[in-house]
Amino acid sequence: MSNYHVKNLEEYFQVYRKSVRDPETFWGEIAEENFLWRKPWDTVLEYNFEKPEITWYKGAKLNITENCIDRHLYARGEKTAIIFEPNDPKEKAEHISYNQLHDRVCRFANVLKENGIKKGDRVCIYLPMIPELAISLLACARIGAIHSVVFAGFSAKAISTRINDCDCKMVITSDGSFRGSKTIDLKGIVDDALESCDGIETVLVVKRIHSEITMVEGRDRWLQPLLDEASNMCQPEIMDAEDPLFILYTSGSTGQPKGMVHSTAGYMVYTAYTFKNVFQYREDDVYWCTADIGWITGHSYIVYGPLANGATTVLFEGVPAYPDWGRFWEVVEKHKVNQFYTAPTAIRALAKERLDFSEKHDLSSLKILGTVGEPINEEAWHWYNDTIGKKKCPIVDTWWQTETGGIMISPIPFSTPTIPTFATLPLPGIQPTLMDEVGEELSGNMVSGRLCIKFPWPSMARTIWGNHKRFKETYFSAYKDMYFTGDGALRNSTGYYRITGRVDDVIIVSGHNLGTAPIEDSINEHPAVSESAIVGFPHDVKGSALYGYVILKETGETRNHDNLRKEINQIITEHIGPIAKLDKIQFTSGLPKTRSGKIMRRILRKIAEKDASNLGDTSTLLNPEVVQEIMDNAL
Ligand code: 7RM
Repeated sequence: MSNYHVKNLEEYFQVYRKSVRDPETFWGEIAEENFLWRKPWDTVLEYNFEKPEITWYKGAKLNITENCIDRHLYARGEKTAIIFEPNDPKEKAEHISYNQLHDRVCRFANVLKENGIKKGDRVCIYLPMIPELAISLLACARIGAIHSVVFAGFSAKAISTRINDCDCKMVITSDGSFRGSKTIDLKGIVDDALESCDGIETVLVVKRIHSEITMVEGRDRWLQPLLDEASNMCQPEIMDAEDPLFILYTSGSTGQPKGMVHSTAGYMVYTAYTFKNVFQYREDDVYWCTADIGWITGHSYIVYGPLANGATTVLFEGVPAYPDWGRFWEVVEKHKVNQFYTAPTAIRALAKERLDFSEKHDLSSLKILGTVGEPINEEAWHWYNDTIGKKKCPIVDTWWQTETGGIMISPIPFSTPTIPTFATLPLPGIQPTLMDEVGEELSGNMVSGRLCIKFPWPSMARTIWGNHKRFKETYFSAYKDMYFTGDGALRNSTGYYRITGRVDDVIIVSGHNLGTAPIEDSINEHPAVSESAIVGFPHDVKGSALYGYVILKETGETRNHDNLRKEINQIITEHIGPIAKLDKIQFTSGLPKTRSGKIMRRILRKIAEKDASNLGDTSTLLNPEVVQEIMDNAL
């Protein structure tokens, strides 16, 4: 039995028990047997959740790119590392072998050095989903620079805030990006951002869309000529285990975005380990995660986790609806994708479309389907399972966060029996627990509470850049000696976890704790409903009452809306009970969403509370225009 690759349920339980009984031996063995170290560690783990201070593999030395690239060259040099699938299906896909990846990362790393970037410097990366994005992360890691990727859908304001927060010296961007039938002027956005960033010395520009842009003399440089001149050999910088690998910003419920800092060794070990197990990756598989590398999912499960395993990972530039809603399935067929990983918001959008978009493609290569980012509702789960997986592909509902670095709770496919909407069991090494509001641990099964993690795992964030106090307050102060996730969850009779949503999404109606997700699930079962979101609003008898925002499948739904309201409440009564009935139901054409597909409930809550005067920051919304519509029609 190997700790590294769990192949059946019995092994899972055995490995899990070992990981809890003796975490240091467990993570020590995994690290020793599966990675390349320049110097071994003195201790596997030292930690103190009070401070908090977490140290994995203290004293060890390594370079993560040696593990993701160099060590594969002997056995897999000609194997495809990255398949680049462009936005336009008529443009040829590019297969980048491990040898070529090595060459390109080394050249890029040398360009960074020649442009004054040293170990520990911060580099902001604002690029579309093109090979240079993955390569620039690796080039930074090659020389020990800390990358800070900003999703290339964020505004100039969001970029400058992030650049200034961690004092980046350089920006890597492109002239523009392709997005479906549109192009976006990325360089223009960067130029705007840099008006308020004094620390930026150099901007490296990738030519992607061949648009007319202005190059600022002495600051901006085209990347390609520099790469052509650079050497393709670059000795990796030998890093300490705990040296920061990257910063990635995540928005909190209040205030500035938090620059989560991830370390080198622990992050590498954990993302590699979880990639191998959650996707049961085998040597010749083709794996595709549709996330953007601008999010943690892309960092961990497009770049680092897959490459550390010598996998073939698809990097897709496009969007699900271009040229039509069949694009995902066309790409699956074309590259014979074996593992497919996406988000519930994409699944729901795809499920609304005609069946022939998926039916006309051969999806028989698929073995495993993954989901991440928010609770998946039952209807979407079944559509994914039946229509895409043909009931033959286990669905891995993976719960984790930017802060956790890697997947925490997830089935191990072909081992853990799945139940729709349950992320199921903790991965080896992860010790989740549920807490009540007064700080008591909820023992036993059939309980619901706040999800905490009792023990460190290798890829947990180490701090918030420049604000360790906030790190402590946000994650280690709610409950003593625990990492608090901010999520609510329930544990069923078999110990499976179901994530019910952020705890601020729990609404207490007449003293009953109601999670929004199960109510939304039942509403979505109504044949006329495509999506819904529930929030609470003050009620003088119940404390809080429920307000539902509902999107109908057909905008021209002709039935009387009051009848629809009754039917929706009838379904809720059947599924959950009359206590969960909605007092108000507003029909709407859309819901305010973040660019990663999460509903911004804060806005819906304010509108329901008739307190829409100050909606806070809506600049990160994908569809700010729906906010006005919702306000105009508020009940
Ligand atoms: C990976 C990612 C984190 C938040 C997290 C949850 C929610 C993520 C699931 C989920 C239910 C899931 N990082 N979340 N995965 N909720 N089931 N499988 O999304 O930092 O952007 O978001 O996302 O609320 O706390 S994130």
